[in-house]
Amino acid sequence: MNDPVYVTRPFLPPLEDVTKLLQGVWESGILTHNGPLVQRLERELCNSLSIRNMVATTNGTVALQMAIRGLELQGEILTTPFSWIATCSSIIWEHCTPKFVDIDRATFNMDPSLIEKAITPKTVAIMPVHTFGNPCDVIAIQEIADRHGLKVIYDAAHAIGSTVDGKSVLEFGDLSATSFHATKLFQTGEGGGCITTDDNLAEKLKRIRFFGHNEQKDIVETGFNGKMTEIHAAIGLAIMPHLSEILKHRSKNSCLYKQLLEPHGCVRFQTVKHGQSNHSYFPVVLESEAAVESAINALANENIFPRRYFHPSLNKIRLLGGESCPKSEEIATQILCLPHFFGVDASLVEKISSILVKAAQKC
Ligand code: T4K
Repeated sequence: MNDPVYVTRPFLPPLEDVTKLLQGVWESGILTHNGPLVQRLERELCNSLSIRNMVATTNGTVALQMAIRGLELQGEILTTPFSWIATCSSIIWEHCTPKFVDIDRATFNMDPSLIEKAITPKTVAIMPVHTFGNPCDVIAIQEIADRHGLKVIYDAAHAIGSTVDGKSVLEFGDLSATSFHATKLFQTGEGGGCITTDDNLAEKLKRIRFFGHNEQKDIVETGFNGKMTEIHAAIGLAIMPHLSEILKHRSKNSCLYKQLLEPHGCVRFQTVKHGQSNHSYFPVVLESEAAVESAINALANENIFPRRYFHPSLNKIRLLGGESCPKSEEIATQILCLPHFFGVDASLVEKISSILVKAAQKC
């Protein structure tokens, strides 16, 4: 049997590049508390992505919570049901109420035409996701937010490297929160970050991240512990020189998957309408849940393991309950994310595509 192929694998830089960085950590004994490697990672990400401020965090979930806390939000936050649970649970942890707005069937992102109907006197913010790295309609969302005096936080967990008119998608809205989890295109093991063009807000987020301390160690905010460690930053710094290569590889493999699958007409793809995707995932929508199950079984027989990101639609989770979101529910039952990471070469894309087509055609 071949080695298992998972939906993703972390890009691992040469180990000696990480140990070189760790050498300095061992010499200084500084492991955390906004150390030099965390600061360097923040600077290098700002330069590489042309963004103004990056506040590195423990993980993407904490980055979302810090975003809500940094903007001092209390009330209802409109969000998407087609996401990872963290989008919603971060809202609840910050004592706000998530309200779901259904998605666009083509982009899998929050449908801007449904936002205004969902606004109530309690609504304080909109929190869409750039799903799988596909930029939301940031212009339409900002217009609605401005009309109603709402804040915009983007869950940009998948969106490192995605752009709108040549500008990083992370720079839109009041804040973006991203993830550097091991399963992400750019990773630090665990990690994440808040991105904002507002320098004062970035300073406030740094205080929130550090128990609410200011530089003199006075407590000036209700903060918590959202700090990234030097060890996690070292992994990220060693990956930085490979970021453009990783993005190019993802884009090339996405084109190949599409080229091989499209002529058979058995799957539908995510439509990118409002910018350039980083192709961080490769999602396909099959004709039915039975076709998804059949594809999963056929691939598993070859030791290949795609994933049903995101299933179920969050509004169907008993703990969250609520609004009916038919488009999200439909996509959630028919979606499959195919293996898509740096180690996947053209012959593997061909193999996966051919198994998928055969399985889908049988349904
Ligand atoms: N917002 C959105 C839209 C998100 O998608 C996420 C996280 C967040 C917010 C929150 O960000 P974080 O707080 O996580 O930074 C993963 C990740 O845990 C999660 O980060 C991610 N989204 C979500 C979509 O997927 P699983 O359930 O896929 O993990 P697992 O363990 O099944 O891994 C999938 C495959 O990856 C494995 O089959 C093998 C491979 N893998 C995984 C790990 C952890 C490795 O090769 N090495 C590893 O260390 O959750």
